[in-house]
Amino acid sequence: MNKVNIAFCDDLAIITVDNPPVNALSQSVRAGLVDAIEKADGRRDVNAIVLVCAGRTFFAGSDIREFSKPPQAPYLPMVIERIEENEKPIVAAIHGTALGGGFEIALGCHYRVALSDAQVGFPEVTLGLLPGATGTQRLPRLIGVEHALDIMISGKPMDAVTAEAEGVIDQLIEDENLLDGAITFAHKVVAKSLGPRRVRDLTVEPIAFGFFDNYRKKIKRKTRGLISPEKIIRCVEASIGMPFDEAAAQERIFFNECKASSQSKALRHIFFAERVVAKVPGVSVEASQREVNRVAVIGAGTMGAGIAYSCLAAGLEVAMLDNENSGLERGRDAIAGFYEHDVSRSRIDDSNMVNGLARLETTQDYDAVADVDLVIEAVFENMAIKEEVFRKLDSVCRPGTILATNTSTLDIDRIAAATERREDVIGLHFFSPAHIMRLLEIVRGAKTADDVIATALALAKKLQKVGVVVGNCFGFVGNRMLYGYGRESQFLLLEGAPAEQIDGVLQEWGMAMGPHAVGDLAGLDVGYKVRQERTDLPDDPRFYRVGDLLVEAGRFGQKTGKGIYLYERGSRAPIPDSEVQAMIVREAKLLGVEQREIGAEEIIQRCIYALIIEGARILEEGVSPRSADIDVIWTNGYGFPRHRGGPMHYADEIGVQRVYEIVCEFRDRFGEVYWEVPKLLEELASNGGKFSEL
Ligand code: 3H9
Repeated sequence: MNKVNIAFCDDLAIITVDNPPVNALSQSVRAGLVDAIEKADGRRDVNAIVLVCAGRTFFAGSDIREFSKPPQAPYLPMVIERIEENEKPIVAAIHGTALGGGFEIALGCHYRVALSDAQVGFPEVTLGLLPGATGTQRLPRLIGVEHALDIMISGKPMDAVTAEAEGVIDQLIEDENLLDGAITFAHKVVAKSLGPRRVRDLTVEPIAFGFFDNYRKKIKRKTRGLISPEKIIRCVEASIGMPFDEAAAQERIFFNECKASSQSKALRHIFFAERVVAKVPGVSVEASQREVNRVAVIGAGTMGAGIAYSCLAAGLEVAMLDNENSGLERGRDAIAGFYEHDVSRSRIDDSNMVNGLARLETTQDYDAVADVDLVIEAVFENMAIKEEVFRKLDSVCRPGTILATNTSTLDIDRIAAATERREDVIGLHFFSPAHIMRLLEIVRGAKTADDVIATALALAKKLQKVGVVVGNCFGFVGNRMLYGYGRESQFLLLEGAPAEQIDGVLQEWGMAMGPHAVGDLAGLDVGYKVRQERTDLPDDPRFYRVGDLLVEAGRFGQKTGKGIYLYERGSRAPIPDSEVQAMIVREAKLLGVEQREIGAEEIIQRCIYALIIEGARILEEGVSPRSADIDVIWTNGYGFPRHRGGPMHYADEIGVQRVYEIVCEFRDRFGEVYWEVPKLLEELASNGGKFSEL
């Protein structure tokens, strides 16, 4: 079947594009569009053209997969130029999402109509790109420089109702079929002889002196380390100072530079990786999923409240259970607080809050959760307590209820063994704060049924999270890898790098926060307690020594006003503490660790390569089936920079051979206990392979 079809209706040509799933503008679509326009233009009986897409959406943009291949004509800017120069008016009929190149096509058309639930936008920045088919020139002409920049720099879509109010959309189609509405609109254009109306002919509204400098300052923190936002600004500057074609040529150059950058490659990798994780080898997502409408959350602490709020926000009914009435009250207050916060930020309105809170029930009685579809246990991280909870759940819950645990470290199979229904037990590891963090590690036990996994993946989507299925091992994937990363950041302290240097270097490299600031935020006592319970840790007095000493001195982090850093009352800003530094120097001497100046490169390599080798082991053991799973976990749950694509993609980018050489060097310098070279790394290095090819 052709991807681009043309039909004639009265004096109109209707061009319909059908390129599932999202009508990406691949080469054949671009070529088909040019042909169809030529054909329509060549017919005397055609007075106007309607451009519409079949399926679930208008064009979702360029075909991102093509960016890794040599470009093929006709290029998108050529197609848009052909559309715009057409003498017979062209009307874009938009439904779903007109994104990136799709929005650029719409802006190249002479008129735009849309369903009122449609969205338009430029998400290119999320792929390390900029709108590269004249979008940076057209949008400022329509909605002004500042708003256009906000849309392109945030990557967030604009809803059609707002777009209509701002003159981007000419008419909303409310009560009729989109195509019928677009046809009626096109007839009116012809009847009134409105002719083609070209965005390029508009002028950009003048802006205040110094506007761009201020704008750069405003976005500096949010766009730290990224290449494309600055290039977007320069394109928009050009839209004021240069003729359209010249500025468009400059946009093209910047677009190609961005496309060739390692940042864009990494961000494109993450885009596809986040979709790959939804497909679990051997588990059909279409496989019968269990219906989830009613959820019980056991434990009304911070985690339980965050989980409950996520479920409520997704429209589910929630029963929150806790042994203590005071706990339930605190949990309910926390949830009300999350709602109020979201209302104050205009993310939701009052009615969402009222409806949401009406769907929340609190109880101390296990019988009240007997009929739910899913239970998520979020009680204290202790095996005996969790086993007890699961025994109770097993005895009260109806057959078929999914029993999930939010443990971050404990053995899922042992928890499942407390029940007579191991196939219904799964790990749902939320990250704190649970209503904000996007990652959900879905831990598969030895007996977990496929439909339970499929249901968990669907739930993640419903909660607007990225669900990644992982195997059962200590710390699963994320926290297991975190151990090596944290260990190196601790050793570096003893060896002479101050916490603020380590954090500064890693933050500059792209981590959302440095490891020591994260430790203080999460609470140093949390990791301490976990280490106390472990029996498999190396017999090495240097191991997490600084962390242990801090906790033993009552310095738990932000919550006690001091951890590795100091915090002023009510402030989260870390202040380096000379007392801690002196303590580290003393301890290093005591342990015979020689202190030295440590450079940024070593800090990055030791921390990040520690992640990579643990990731390699995880792949070797099959705890994660693909390197993409690990990359999605680290970019969504641990602040790993998306523009570096996740630890495994980063290793591929540096070159596995190079990583292998450095890891061997570290093994020789720091010992096999910590730097044993994983077989997989060695194998890939010797045969020129990549983690992404596994
Ligand atoms: C651009 O346009 C550059 C121009 O400015 C300049 C050029 C010169 N290409 O997300 P879903 C696949 S840059 C190729 O699960 P949803 C996706 O991988 C582009 N493939 O659906 C998945 O495949 P699979 C700017 C794409 O309903 C399937 O479609 N545009 C593309 O949850 C379904 O995707 C964007 O950045 C693509 N452009 O969400 C928009 N898009 O089934 C990117 C999707 O094999 N797309 N696929 O896993 C989206 O944001 C979402 O897909 C969308 C639908 C909101 C449209």
